[in-house]
Amino acid sequence: MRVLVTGAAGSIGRVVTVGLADRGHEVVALDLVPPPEGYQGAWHTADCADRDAVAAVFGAEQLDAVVHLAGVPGEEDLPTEITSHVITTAALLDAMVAHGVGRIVYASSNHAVGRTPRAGLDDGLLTTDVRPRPDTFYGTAKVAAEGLLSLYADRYAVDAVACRIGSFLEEPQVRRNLATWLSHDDCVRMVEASLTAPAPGFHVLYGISRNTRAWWDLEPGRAIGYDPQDDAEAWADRLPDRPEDDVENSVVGGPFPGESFYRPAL
Ligand code: 15L
Repeated sequence: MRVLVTGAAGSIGRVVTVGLADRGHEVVALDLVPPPEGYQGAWHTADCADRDAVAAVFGAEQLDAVVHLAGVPGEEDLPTEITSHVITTAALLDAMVAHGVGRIVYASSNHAVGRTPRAGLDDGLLTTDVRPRPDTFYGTAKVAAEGLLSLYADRYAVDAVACRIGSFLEEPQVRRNLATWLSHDDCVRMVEASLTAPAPGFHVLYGISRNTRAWWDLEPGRAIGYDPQDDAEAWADRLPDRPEDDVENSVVGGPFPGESFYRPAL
């Protein structure tokens, strides 16, 4: 498959571009910044919030699918979040429709439902059929981007897989990550399954490894062929208890719902 990967220079992008190439896909990279020295392969330096720049990339490349990873990874003001997650997704979807590209895999986030309390969850697992419950403007923009994917799936039959990523890290760092960790290898597995699953339509999954202490249901991922192999449990004895663990573990968004993130939207 010839796949456009946005945010190719970012932490997830660097892993996914290499992982997809290793699995035989042809990667076309897109990022705000130029390629790292020595990068082999197609690379476009452009802002995917700029619809003309995005259209130019689609005009220059023959593409089968898009993996949209670009975007600010944390909390900023609302306009920044909307531009970074919703406008970029819109520019890509419009270009996909114009050029007949039928599949997008989107890096959504657990923060789309981050305000959900863990107490009272059936089996302790959050499913994908719950109401959006963002914990920040970041999470709100992820919810809106998911809405846009759903709209384009219904209007134009685009296949759109929204991966609500937990904590993408080389290794778990705090106790919350025992539930939320997504290993690098599992991330590549998740993206490849999302790219190659037959006709998923609009589909939401939780992007975590097969963690023994998971808070999120892995079935929506398994339903489209995502079979995670790693488990954060191997780090359980090595992670120290911290005073903030109880608060961070009471809602699925960890620290993001906390008052230190409160600010005016505009
Ligand atoms: C995310 O979506 C963020 O991009 C990342 O910075 C982490 O906060 C992660 O979620 C997480 O919840 O650990």
